[in-house]
Amino acid sequence: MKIELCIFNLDGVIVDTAHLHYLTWKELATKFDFELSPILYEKIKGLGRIETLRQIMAWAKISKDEKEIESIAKLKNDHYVQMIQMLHPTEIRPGVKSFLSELKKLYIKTALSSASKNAKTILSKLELLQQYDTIVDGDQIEHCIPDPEIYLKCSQNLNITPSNTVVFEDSVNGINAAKSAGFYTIGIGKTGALSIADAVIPNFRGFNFKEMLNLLKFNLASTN
Ligand code: GL1
Repeated sequence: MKIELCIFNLDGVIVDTAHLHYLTWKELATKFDFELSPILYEKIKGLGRIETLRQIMAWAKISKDEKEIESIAKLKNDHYVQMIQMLHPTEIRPGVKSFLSELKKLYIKTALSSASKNAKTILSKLELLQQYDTIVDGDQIEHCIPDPEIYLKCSQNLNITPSNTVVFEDSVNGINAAKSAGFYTIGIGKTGALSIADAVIPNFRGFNFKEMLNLLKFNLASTN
């Protein structure tokens, strides 16, 4: 196993913004008289803005024309953008920065992948904008996950194949998308649904490159 690139998802991996997305979607859903439970949200976690809204509307059995969909999505985004104004570098999840520095020292490339169109704003608030070798966000992709385009763009930008790349993701949708294109995957969070990944860690606290390789080798050997 030769790992040359690590791709990091943003919301819920680098910073806890996945929760802010959930809260703002949940509030929006109440306008459709629909209760968006955390369990249901897991099914749409990581999808793009319009795709997420369409799914919530389908569950709520609401139909709107394209113009209305755009303006409802804007409402949700305006609320979310207000919430992320207060983000600060101290909110980077524990262990993320030291793992990134270790990768740099080892000449392992790093990428940031996020379906969010607010990714660059968040990275700038966290002072992480200059920390990745490439960034692919929601403005640069045509197909959102479950299509693996976002990860493939990261690896193509750096000329590294999926079989030499690890993707860190907190959503089942993201893990499935990355796996479908042949990337190694590490879930960030609780096991359970994330167990489809090659390995799962709760967060990056104390995590390092050697542990990553050992985890992947051990888990892959026991599934083969
Ligand atoms: C979009 C969705 C969010 C989330 C992110 C990806 O973000 O709205 O629910 O799935 O993509 O993490 P945004 O609205 O910021 O473009």
